[in-house]
Amino acid sequence: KLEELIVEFRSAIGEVDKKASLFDLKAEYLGKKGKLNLILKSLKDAAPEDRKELGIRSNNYKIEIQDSIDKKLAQLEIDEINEKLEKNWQDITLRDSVRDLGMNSAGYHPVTIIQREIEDIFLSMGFDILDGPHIEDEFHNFEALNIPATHPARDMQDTFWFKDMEHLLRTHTSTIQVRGMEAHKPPFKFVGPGKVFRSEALDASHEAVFHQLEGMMVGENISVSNLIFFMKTLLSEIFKKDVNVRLRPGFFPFVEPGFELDIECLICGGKGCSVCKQTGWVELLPCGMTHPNVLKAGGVDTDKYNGFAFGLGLDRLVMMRYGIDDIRHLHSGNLAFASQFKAY
Ligand code: FA5
Repeated sequence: KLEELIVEFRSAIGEVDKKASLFDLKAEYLGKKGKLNLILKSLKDAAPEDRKELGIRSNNYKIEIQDSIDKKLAQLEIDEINEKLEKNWQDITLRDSVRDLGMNSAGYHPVTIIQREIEDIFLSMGFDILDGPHIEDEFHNFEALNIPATHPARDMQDTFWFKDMEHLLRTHTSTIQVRGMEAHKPPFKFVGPGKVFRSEALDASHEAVFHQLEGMMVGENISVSNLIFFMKTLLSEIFKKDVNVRLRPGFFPFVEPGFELDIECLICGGKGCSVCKQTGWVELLPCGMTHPNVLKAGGVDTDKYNGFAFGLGLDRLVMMRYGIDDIRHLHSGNLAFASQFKAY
């Protein structure tokens, strides 16, 4: 009987191609009322001299059955994964715009669209495009930018610190200035777009994760007029119409002199709304002449070179360009919202 049982089991397990039938088979052979147990129960009727040997054999069969079931289960799970991989296969090298998102026309996120437009504008003026890490150290986010630990300016940007208190999520793309100076010999000019992170109270114009685009130019005899020229070119290319801007003094430890370039709010036409906090103006583009301490920290010879830098608020620029009245739409993940923007 034992021999028959194991032959029958071996052929049955060969037929199994689903987890559910495997579990049924396990119950049929190894369950409390299963075939093997029935045989074990009947051992007591066997001749005493055979009992020991029968006991050993049935135990070996039990181990074989359990083993085969485990192996089969592992195999079925691998098959399942392979089947899923086969079914859900995607060519990730395809451009996003042709991937089927189940929408009428797939497109880029408006921040990406504007970011690429700006990159093209600066590329055409001979700038490089640089990148930097989201997780930074104190040196690149603060110290090299002339903001020592005791400086009150550290409180201007509410920082997400890591537990080690040495690393942080970068609070601004000015970190890219430092990394750019470390990697390049002057003269150079580059822009560096990217995500930045601040522990902020959220409202129509403030997000905790948002985007900036840093710019820096270092060379001989760079002046405020160079800075203003590039800012004007940027804005006229992006808006393709005259927009009202105002330049006022601004304080940032890494520039001297520093300016705040505000744009007249295009949501309310300067009348006052929740985006501009009823002021009619939106802070968009702080900038200034790079502080010598920053150039020195970046290894630039300040006897020979100077420079300017700016830090554009990309999300706010996108809001002004498209008339978006709340920054939170941008990061809502709402496809109906995102699909309104034309592909780049
Ligand atoms: C800075 O981050 C400086 N690093 C900019 C800079 C660079 C100045 C180079 C001088 C030279 P500020 O904290 O003001 O500055 O942020 C820059 C821009 O980012 C703001 O003008 C605004 O457009 C945008 N911004 C700031 N906070 C938020 C926020 N919480 N949500 C969305 N946009 C924001």
